Amino acid sequence: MAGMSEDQRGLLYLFEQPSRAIAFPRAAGSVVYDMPPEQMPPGMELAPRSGPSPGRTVVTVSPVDNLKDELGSALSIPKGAVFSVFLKQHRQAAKDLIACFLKRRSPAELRNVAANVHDMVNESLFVYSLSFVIIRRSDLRNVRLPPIYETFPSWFVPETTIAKAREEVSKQRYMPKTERIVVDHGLEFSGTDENPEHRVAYWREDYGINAHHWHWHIVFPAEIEIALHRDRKGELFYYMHQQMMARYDMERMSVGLGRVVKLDNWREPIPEGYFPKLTTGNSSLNWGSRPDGLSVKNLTRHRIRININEMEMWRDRIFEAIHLKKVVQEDGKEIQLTDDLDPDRGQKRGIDIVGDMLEADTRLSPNYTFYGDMHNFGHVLLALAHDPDGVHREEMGVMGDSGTAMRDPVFYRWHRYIDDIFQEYKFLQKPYTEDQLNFPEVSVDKVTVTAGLENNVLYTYFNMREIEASRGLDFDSDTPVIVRLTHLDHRPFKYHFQISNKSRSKVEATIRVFIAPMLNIRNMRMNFLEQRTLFAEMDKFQISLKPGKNIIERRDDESSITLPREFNFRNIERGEVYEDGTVAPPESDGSFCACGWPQHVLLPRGKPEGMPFQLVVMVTDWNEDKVNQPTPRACGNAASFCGILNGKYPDKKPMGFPFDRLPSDHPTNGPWMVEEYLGRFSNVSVTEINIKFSKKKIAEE
Ligand code: CUO
Repeated sequence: MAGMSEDQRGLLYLFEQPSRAIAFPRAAGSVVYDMPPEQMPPGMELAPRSGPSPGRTVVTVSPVDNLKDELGSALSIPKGAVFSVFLKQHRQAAKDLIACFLKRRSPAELRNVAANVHDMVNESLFVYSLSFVIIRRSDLRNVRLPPIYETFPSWFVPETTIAKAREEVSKQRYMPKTERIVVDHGLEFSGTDENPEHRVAYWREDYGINAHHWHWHIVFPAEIEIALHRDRKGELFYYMHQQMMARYDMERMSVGLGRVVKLDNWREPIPEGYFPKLTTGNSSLNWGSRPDGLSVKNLTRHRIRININEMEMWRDRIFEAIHLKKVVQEDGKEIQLTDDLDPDRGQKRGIDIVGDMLEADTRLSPNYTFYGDMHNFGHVLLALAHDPDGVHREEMGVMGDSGTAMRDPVFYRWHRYIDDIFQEYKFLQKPYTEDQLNFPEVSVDKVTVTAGLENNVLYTYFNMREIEASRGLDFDSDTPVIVRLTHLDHRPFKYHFQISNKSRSKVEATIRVFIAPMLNIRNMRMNFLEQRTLFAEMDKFQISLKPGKNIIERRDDESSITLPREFNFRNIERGEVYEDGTVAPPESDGSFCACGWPQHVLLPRGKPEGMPFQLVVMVTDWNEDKVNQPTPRACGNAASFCGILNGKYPDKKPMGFPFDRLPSDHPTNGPWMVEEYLGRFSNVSVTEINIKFSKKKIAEE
C-alpha cells in the first residue's frame, strides 16, 4: 500500500464492498474509516473505536452539517435497487450527488463528504457519481478508479458462481486456510446452444465490453452540467455505438449468425428473451428476466410512466426533421441539419444535433419536449417489459444499466434501430468527392499484418483472467476470493505499412485503418453498400512522411480505440502499476485513460478454418484533419471512442470517415466493391487478411 497517495487510498476504499456499511474495516482490516459515533450503524455504536495500530491506516471522518439538504433527490433511490442512467429521475439524483461532491474544495473534503454519504444513498448511484467526479476533477488527475467488475462483481458473474465461491469460503472454516480461493466461470454463459443467440453470449457477456460501456456513459453522461461541453458528444454517441454494432455483427458472422435485425415495431413480440442470472449486489435482488416472445407495454409504475404512443410521435418528428433537414428549437427558430460544417470553428454538424436529440439530454436536445427522449425511454421500456406496472415488484432487467445492458440480445436490436435513424440522416449527406477522398502526394504501396506465423493471418482464442470478487462482495472472510473468467483474446500483431511520399518535402499525414468481413452470411462477396456499416475502426494516428519510401510499424495495442491495460484494486494498492506489471506514467490523465474498447476484443473471433476480412488503410492530409487543440494530452489511448479530456475530438472529419456516407454513383451503375470505390486512389490500400479462431491459445513463437 506504500505506493498509494493519501487521496488514492482515501478514495479507493470507498469503492470496496459498496453494500457494506462504511464503518466496517476495508482492505482485509488494514484501512478504517473512523466515523463519528452518531454515524455508526445500529449495533456498532459501542464497537471499539478504531485507533491507530501498526499496519493499519485510519481515515478520520468528521460530520458534515446539513448534508441531507444538500443531497436532494440523491436520497430517492432505494439501496440495492437498479440505478438507471436511462431514467430522468435517476439522472437528476446523480446530478444532485455530483453537485454535492464537486462543491468540495479539496480532495480531503471530498473524501470526507463521500464517506459520510456512502451509507445514505443507493450503492450504484454512489459509485457512478464518485467515479464521475474523480474523472472530472483536475486535482484528482492521478487517482485511479478500480474496475467496475471488481466493485460490482455480481453484475458480471452469475449467482451460481458466486454461490460456489461462498461454499468454498465456508469450507475453509474447517480446513487449513489457503492464500486465496479461486472459482472458475468458464464458457457457461446465461443460456444453452439450443438458443442460436447463445453462440455470441461469450461476447455480449464479456466483462471488458460491459465495463467499457459503463465507463463510456460516465465520460459522456446525459444531463450533468459540467459534461455539457464535451466536444461533439452527440456525434460520438452515434459513432461509438455504431462501431459497437459493427463489431457485434462481425462477431455474429464469425459464428454463422446473420446481422442484427432492428426492433422497429414496438407492438410486436420480441423473439429473444434474456435471463441474466445476476444479482444487483450483496442484497441478492435479482435483475429482471424477459421470456421469449414478450412485447413491451406502456409503463405505469409509480414514478415511471412511458407511453408507446408518445414514443411513436417522437419517432415521426425526428424522421420529419431529418427529411426536412432542419429541426425546430423550443423558441420556434429552425436550425439546419447538415454535415458540411466545421466543428473546429464552433459549428455544430447535423449528426451532432441528431445525436443530442435522440439520446437525449434535456439541456442539449434542440427541443426536448418536441423530440422527446427516445433512446433512453427505449432502454427503460425494454428493461421493464416483464413487469410494466410494477405489480410483481420486480427489479429492472439488464437493459436498465449501462454496465449490464450489452449482455441482452435486445440491446443490439434497439441500437440497430437507433443507428438506422442516424443512417437515415447520413443517406442525405452528399457522397465524398474524389478530392475529399484522394491524397495524390501519397501512395500506400504495401500493407502487411503479422502475428508471428504467416503474413496476413491473425489468430484469436479463448484466454482466462482473474478478477477479485471479494473486493466488491462481502464473503465474510479475509481470504481473497478470485473468479477466473474466460474471454476472447488474440495473439498480439503488428501492421507494416510501406508508404511513399511523392512530394519533395515532409508530409504530415493521418493513417486510418478499418476492417470488415468480405463475405456475407451466404458466403457471397459483399459490395460496398452491404459492407459499409460493417467497417470497424482498428487504428488512426498521425505520422510524418519523409520524401520517398517510408516503412512504418505499428503494434495492435497502440490502437486509437482500445484501452491496452487495465488497473485492478490490487495493482492500485501496490502503486501506479498496471495489471501486467508495467508502471503507469505519472503524468497520465488518471482515470480518464480507463475509457476504451477492451484490447482483448480488438479482433473479431473469425472461424477455425479462417475467415476473410478486408483491411482498408487510408492516408489523408493531417493538415485537413487537425484541430486547434490548446492543451496537449498526456494519455492518448482510445481517443476515437472516448475523445480528449477537456479538449476537442482530435480529428475534424466526420466520425467514421470515409465509411459514414454512401458512395458516389458507380460509373456504369454496377455496385462498387470497396477495392474499386476506395482502392482506385493511391492513398488507399485494400488488403485481404484472414482471422483464425482456435479454442486454445496458440503457442507463442
Ligand atoms: Cu450506450 Cu443505449 O446507449 O446504451
